[in-house]
Amino acid sequence: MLNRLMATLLLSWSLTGCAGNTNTNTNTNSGLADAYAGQFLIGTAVKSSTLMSALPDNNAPECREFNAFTAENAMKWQHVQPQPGAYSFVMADQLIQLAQRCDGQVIGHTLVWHQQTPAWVFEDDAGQAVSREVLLSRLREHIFTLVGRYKGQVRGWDVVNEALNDDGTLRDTPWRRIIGDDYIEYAFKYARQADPSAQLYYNDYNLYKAQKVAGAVRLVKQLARQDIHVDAVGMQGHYSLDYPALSDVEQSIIRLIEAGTNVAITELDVTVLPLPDNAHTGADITQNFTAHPVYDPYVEGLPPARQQLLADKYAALFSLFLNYAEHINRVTLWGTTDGDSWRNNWPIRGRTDYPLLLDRKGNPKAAYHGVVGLVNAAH
Ligand code: 9MR
Repeated sequence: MLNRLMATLLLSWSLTGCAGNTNTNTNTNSGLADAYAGQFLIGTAVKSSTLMSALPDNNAPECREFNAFTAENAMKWQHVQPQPGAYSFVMADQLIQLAQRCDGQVIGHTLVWHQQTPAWVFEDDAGQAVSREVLLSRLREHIFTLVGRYKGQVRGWDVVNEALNDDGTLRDTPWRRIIGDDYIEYAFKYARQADPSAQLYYNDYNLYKAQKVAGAVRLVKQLARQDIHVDAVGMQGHYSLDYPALSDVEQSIIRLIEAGTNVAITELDVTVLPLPDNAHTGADITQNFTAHPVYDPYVEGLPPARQQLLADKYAALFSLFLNYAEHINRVTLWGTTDGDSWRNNWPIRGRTDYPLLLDRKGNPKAAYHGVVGLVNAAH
C-alpha cells in the first residue's frame, strides 16, 4: 500500500512538477474509490460548510478518496425551498461542481422526508393542514424544480427517506396523514417524470432489522405493481462496534435482492462510543441525551485496541459488501473525516467520536488500510 502511494505521489510529481504542468484538474486516482473501481462506487457526504467555501481541490480527501458525492444537508427541502417558491441552489450547484472536479457521481438526498421540511409545506395561510390535492401539487412542484434543474447530472435520488417504523409499518408523518399511504408512489412517479434517466432509491436506517427490511420489501413490490422500479434500497448503515450482527446485514441484503432491487449502503459510519442504555440504534435525530464524561471516553484519542476493533468491523462489513458487489452499486461514508461526522453530536452533543475511515486531519486510519487491503489482496 505504502509502495503504491509512493509510486502515485512520484508519478503525480513528475507529471505536475517536472513537466511544469500547472493543470490542477488531474485526479491522482490513488484512493479508496480507485481501489474499489469495478466493485462499487465509494461515496462521501459533503457538509454544507464545504459547499459554502472554496471547493476542495484535487488533492483534498474528497477528490482523492471518493467518486460519489451526497450533500449531507444541502439538498434537503429546508435548504432548497425554505419559503414557498423561494428556491436556493447555491450549495446544490456547488455539489455538482465538486463532483465534476473529482470525476464523480452526484447522489441527490432527499426529496421527501418528515424531517427538515419547513412547516409551511403542510399548512395553509391560516396555519391549517392543506388538502391532499394542495400537498400533492407542492410535492410535484418541488420535485420537478429540483430534479428538473439537475436532470442528467444526478445519478440517482433518495426519493423517499425514512418512511418506515422499525416494525416495518408506515411511519406516521404529515405526508402520510395529509396525502395518504400513496404519497410514496406519487413521489416516485414525479421523480421518474422529472428525470427519466435518474436512478430512484428508497432510503432508511435500521434496515438490518428483519421486520423493517420486510417493510422495505413490501414497498418495493407495491411500487413494482404500479410499474415503478426502485433501482436500489439505501441501507443507511449508522452502525456501532456492538451492532448490528453481520449476519443480519447479510440477510437484509439478500431479502432486498430477492425483491428485485439493488442495494446501496448510503450513510455508513461506525460509532466507537458507548450509548446510554435506553438509547435506540438507528438515526432518529429527535433522540437527545444529556452529556456525561462516561459517554465520552476518548477525547484524548482512540486507544489502539479500540482502533483495531473499528478496523475489524469495517473489514468485516466491506468483505460482506464485496460478496454482493454485483448488486451493491455504492457504499457512501456519512462524512469525510472523523471531525465532520454527525455522530460527534448524536445522540449526545459535543462528543469525540471516530466513526469514519479518515482521521480528523484527513489521514487514513487503520480501518482505511484494512478496507483497501481487501481489494488489493484480491487483485
Ligand atoms: O448528518 C446530518 C446532520 O448534519 C443533520 O443535522 C441531520 C438533520 O438534517 O441530518 C443528518 O443526516 C441524516 C440524513 O439526512 C438521513 N439519515 C440520518 C442522517 C443522520 O441523522
